[in-house]
Amino acid sequence: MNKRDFLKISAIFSTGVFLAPGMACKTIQKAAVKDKSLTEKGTYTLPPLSYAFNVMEPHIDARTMEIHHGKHHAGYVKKLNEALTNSPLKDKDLGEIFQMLKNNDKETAAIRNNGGGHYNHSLFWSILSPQKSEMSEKFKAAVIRDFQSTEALITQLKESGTKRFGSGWVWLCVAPDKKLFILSTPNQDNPLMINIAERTGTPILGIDVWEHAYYLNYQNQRAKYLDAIFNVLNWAEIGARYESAIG
Ligand code: MN3
Repeated sequence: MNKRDFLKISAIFSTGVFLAPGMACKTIQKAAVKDKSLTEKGTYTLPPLSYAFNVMEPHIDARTMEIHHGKHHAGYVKKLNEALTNSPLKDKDLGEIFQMLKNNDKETAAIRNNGGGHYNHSLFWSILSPQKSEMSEKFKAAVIRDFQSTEALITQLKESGTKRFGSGWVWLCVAPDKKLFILSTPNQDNPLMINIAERTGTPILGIDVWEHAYYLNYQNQRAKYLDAIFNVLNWAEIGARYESAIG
């Protein structure tokens, strides 16, 4: 697959919209951001990956990708559908559900865990790519404004991921004032759960630090996985998500 085909498929995956073959990559990147998983409702389905399981090797091995997508993510989708069956939240879309969830609510615990699991992984697959891509000018300027340098951003993301105790996620988010910030959440929580997360914002990058994301290849060495994953981050997609978030 050449780069243009890959970008086209990424765009289709993110937006569900076909783009004309002659469109420049820049246009495709901008179009590749509508977070349609937040407007999903009813019966949820596992989104297909837009790439083969082995394309992130050697950084993420094929077997890990296959199990992570086909067993873990599929499991969250199945259990989310089960948890919603008799729930008063079943007619809400996923974005609305995240805003209604509350800490220590046994009634919605399964929806929180599995709805978070579904959304978080959908975002995660979209921000991975074996193709090197650059940050857009606008996004890079925001990174430098808020972190001094891209290197400092990466160092802080890795630190946050290393420090997360147990299972969870590390996020790069856009705050309501449009500034970027890093947040770590436990389990399958995310920064869209406004009554639960320590700080809320629009996630544009999420790194899964559950052991299932790296154990086959890296065993207990989470820091090695965190070093490796920066080789396969899709900065064009992350930048496009940033530009979408600031409106
Ligand atoms: Mn996972």
